[in-house]
Amino acid sequence: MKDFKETQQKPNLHGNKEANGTVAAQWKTQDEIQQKIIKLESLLNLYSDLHRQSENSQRIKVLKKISRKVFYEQYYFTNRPVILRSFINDWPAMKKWSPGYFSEHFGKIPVEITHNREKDAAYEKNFHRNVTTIPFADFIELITKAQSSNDVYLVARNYFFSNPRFLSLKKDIKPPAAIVDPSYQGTHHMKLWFGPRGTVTPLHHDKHSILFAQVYGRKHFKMIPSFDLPKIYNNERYYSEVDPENIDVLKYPDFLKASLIDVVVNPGDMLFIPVGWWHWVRSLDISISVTFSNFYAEGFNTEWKCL
Ligand SMILES: O=C(O)CCC(=O)C(=O)O
Repeated sequence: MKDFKETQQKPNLHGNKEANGTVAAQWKTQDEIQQKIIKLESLLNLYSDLHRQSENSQRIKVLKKISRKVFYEQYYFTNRPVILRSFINDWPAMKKWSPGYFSEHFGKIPVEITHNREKDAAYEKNFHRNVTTIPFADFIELITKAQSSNDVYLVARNYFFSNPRFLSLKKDIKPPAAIVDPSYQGTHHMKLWFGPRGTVTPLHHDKHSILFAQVYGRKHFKMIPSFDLPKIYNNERYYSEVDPENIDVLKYPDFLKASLIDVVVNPGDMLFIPVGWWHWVRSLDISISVTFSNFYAEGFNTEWKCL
């Protein structure tokens, strides 16, 4: 950081020469901003240090039942993840949904998907470039033929459930009433993720909390607490530069100080992803997941107004 005395003799930030007093005032403001950033980062580092000493820093609590009070008081409002094991086994979707079922009953309907992801390293950033629409059956053929692929993926941003032709599928889903608020009438509160084995969603955070339901196949998550932000190399909107499967330790040494937790979600499991928590996801099988974002909270979800 520039020292105050040194900057008094320097031109201002735009390179214009001004009277020394003006220049000094401007740098002082910069200095104050810098001090604030240092203090905020040190607060986050304090939370990280405290968390690392907890016996829960290396694992995510697994529960089979949860009340509304426990979910909100111990997880949602405290910004902590939780796995709800075999929590959706009673959904009709658990018995019905499979690639074959979708192909047979909805195969002719065009669906929006992402494709060409393997040709574009920045496939998330360039999301809109990599969107296409194909008959559902053709998409399902692509994913069932692929042994392992990250090339095609029907993701949340493809807004599958906004298509009225898939409305009947909503009957197969029973959002847990203790957690998800049915009074929210927005169309974007429930999303589908459907893809082959091998899809990778890069390390990112969301601006609100998510309840993630795994219907078919398994997924591997790498989760990092929100307060580890200073160690994440978050130089592009919601994304980290780091590939947590293949960490370049010379380029990203601080990443090793983050508390990374590995979790596998199985069919029937739910995972609560608190707002701001970093997550990276690889599908271990052909996978179908549903996510919810309508909670019993102000505005139906407490948003991180970050960017
Ligand atoms: O399942 C995936 O591939 C990604 C899920 C995810 O990142 C999310 O729901 O925020």
